[in-house]
Amino acid sequence: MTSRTPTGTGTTRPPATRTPTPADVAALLNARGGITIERHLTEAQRASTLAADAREGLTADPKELPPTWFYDTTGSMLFGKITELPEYYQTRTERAILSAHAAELSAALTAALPGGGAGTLVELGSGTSEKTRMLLAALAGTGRLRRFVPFDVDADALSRAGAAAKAAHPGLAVHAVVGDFRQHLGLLPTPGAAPRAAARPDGTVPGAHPSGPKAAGESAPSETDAPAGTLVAFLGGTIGNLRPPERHLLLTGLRERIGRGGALLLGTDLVKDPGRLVAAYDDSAGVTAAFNRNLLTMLNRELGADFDLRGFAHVALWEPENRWIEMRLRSVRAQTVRLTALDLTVAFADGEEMRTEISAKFDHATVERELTTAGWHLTHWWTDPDGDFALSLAIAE
Ligand code: SAH
Ligand code: AVI
Repeated sequence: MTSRTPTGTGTTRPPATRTPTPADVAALLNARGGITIERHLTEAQRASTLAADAREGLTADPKELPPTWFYDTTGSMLFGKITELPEYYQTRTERAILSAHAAELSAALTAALPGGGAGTLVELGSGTSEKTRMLLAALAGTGRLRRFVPFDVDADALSRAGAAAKAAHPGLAVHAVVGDFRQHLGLLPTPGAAPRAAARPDGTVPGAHPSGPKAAGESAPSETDAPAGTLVAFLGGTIGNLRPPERHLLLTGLRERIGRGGALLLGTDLVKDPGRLVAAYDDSAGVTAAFNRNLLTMLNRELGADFDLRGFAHVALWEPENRWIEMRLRSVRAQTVRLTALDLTVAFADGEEMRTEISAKFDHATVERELTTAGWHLTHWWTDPDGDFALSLAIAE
């Protein structure tokens, strides 16, 4: 392992792509099985953002690629396998916390949110929304939940997660959004606005309340219903994949979008023994190594690159000053890589490392400080008995 110290600076926020106009969004509004899917990240925008990120990251020193690009079909499948690994405690621990405190969470939202609970659940980086099913069930039990808005860069994962949510809660309006949470938060549905009904089979979207059959525990909205509040869930510790300035931007942007009285449920992985942390990112079955190298396969496919996967080793290390795990790909020999779509040739020195992910770990004080400086008030902090992972509930002040 080389001893090069990461700079911790030089964030790789993608350059702004053209913001889709409402007409673009309307034109791209699809309907699949009663779920609306709104694309703020078209294939063309995705391709141009990837090209810009790859050019910027591969010509930087040190080289770096943003972790958002891990999640193509194979990457999302490998992430699913990671969540089942014995070393990767995060997913099952967060699920256990959610299960233990779902009723308390739901009661806290009923007490704190306008209209007596969460009418809309927005989920950022939703992936499979597997843990979210528990949340949906708890919120549906309040009779206030009308709309689920899963938000992810992976359109396929959204289709599947949206369909599962709709199957479990037929009366719920499922409004999936394909977007990048670093760029498109301002395009989330406005809180308090009447949820749109699920699309009809012909693809049109009625402007009225949901009209589908009601699942147990869900009630039809009436004229006297006050608009219920919005809960944003950001689970899995994904906020730790952003650097502090990016986290601040995201938390502030969400706070502005959600408005006073909205709520945030935030999952964060906690600082612990570095040996356990490194093992979680360098598992014995090699799944995380495959997840890391899949980034190169994606570049080969999407940018006509010729990365030799055998020429790059998976590296996971703990950075104590930053309190984050870094994943890198280390070139095992001096080599050049050609990316035809970028007309770019990149030289790697023997042992040179390219950073592919940071995964920050937190404690109570850090989470509270970051929330407070972004305008959120931390009201609940739930952890597992071993203090490995935390779920925080915060209210927009
Ligand atoms: N929330 C799930 C999935 C976590 S994996 C869980 O807790 O298990 C991270 C998810 O965030 C993936 O589904 C990935 O596609 C999504 N993601 C990563 N970067 C993103 C970005 N910039 N904008 C939107 N989604 C993103
Ligand atoms: C999605 N995110 C919170 C994961 C993490 O733990 O940082 C991604 C991951 N990378 C390697 N393993 C899992």
